Amino acid sequence: MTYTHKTITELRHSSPAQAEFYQAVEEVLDSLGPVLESNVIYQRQAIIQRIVEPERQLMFRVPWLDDNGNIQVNKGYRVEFNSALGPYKGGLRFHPSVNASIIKFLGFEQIFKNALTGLPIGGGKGGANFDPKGRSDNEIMRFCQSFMSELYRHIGPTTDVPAGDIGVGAREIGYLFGQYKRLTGRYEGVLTGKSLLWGGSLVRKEATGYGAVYFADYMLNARDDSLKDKRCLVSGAGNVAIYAMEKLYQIGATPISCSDSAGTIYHSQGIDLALVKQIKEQQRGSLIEYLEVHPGAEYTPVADYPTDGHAVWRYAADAAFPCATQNELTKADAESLMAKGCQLVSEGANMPSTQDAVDVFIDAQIAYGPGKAANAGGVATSQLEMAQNASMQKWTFSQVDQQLQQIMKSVFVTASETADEFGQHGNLILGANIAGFRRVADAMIEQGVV
Ligand code: NDP
Ligand code: 2IT
Repeated sequence: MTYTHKTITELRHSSPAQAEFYQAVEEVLDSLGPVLESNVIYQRQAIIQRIVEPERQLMFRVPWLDDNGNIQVNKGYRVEFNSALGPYKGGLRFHPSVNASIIKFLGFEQIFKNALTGLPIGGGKGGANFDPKGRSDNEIMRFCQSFMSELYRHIGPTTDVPAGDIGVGAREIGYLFGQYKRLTGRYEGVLTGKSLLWGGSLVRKEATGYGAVYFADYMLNARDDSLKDKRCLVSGAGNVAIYAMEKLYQIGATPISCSDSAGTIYHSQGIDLALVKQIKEQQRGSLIEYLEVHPGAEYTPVADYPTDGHAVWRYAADAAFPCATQNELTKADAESLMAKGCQLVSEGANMPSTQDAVDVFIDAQIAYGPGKAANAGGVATSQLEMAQNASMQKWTFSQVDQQLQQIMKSVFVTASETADEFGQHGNLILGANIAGFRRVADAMIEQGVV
């Protein structure tokens, strides 16, 4: 039995019904064969058995009162996966689909992503099966306060530092921070993605989307090409998608689509980004409203998506930026992209492509940037926020942006050089997985059997 099969079989027994988690583990372990074979120390040290088991998993009740005075109950999570390289670091997701499998897959990915940045941060993730849609500001605040009333005892600026993810942005981080401060009496960098008024870092809001575009450009530069004048499909219309589109425009490319949980907008002349920001950031509305201003754009509701995939990936484009959620790009989607001439995929989201879609990209030898490399700019800039908080400094936009670019460059170079080392030129998923793994595994060995 291969390492992958053995590990997944064991996980199916010890952690049943966690499909997304097995998928993330399988993808990493599939890359590690040559490293495990040539370094028996990883086997002797039981690194794989240790690395797939979180150091600690918290699950807790989150009771709160809705605006009608009814008691609502959600399930909260924080998975503190690996602290070999630093305090647990990773976002919080509030979405009705959240369960232990989703949080564990995200936490597992986060370990290798954070390692790949070269920064001193371990891996963790959390969230709740709370649906913020249609909830008032007061309900969001009460939910965040209840969530933090349990979480506060487990986190701290040198132990575990949460941030945002789907459904958690600056507003939620504000309410969470307020409750943490009230309960502990401490004003410290325990969360990142904070408001610029009180401890946040410039560029953090933009960092994931900008980073995914910088990464894409580095991939193309290595092929004597660039993103300039490229037509780009983007999915999602949240934090990552919006700032990916902003950076695409800044470097002379054109985003021609975006999507949300209800449907997809395709606008051949280029997405009206100011309008998307207004609909999503200010009104928290639906993308269907885009048609009120641009009746000439195409809108496909989810009900009309192809049965084997998603409308957004069926258009022709030079490049694709999946920036919504996991498994939003299937094998059939990947085949359609390839057939229509797409040359690049840079993942702003975490694990947006199914495993068989990734295989299509690797076989086609396009420029493919896996999420744990391409979207690492968000967490990297979170670490820059931690550094500013700890040293009581505030850096300028361009100071942070320069560092973000350097980090994305270094993530690209590390993943590429590692792929070359294993004779797989251009296979950045293999390079990213091996480079991230080695850094964590070597630290674990030096720290003993803990
Ligand atoms: P947001 O909540 O800001 O936006 C998410 C977007 O994706 C929304 O447009 C949302 O639609 C859509 N979406 C979410 N879930 C689904 C679903 N199940 N089906 C269809 N559409 C969906 O989140 P972010 O932009 O922060 O996160 C997007 C992705 O990027 C996630 O995979 C996240 O893990 C990843 N990521 C985020 C980082 C960050 O710094 N924020 C860093 C690295 C990765 P709607 O508007 O209708 O809700
Ligand atoms: O998936 C991710 O990297 C994030 N949601 C950001 C994590 C962070 O700590 O900034």
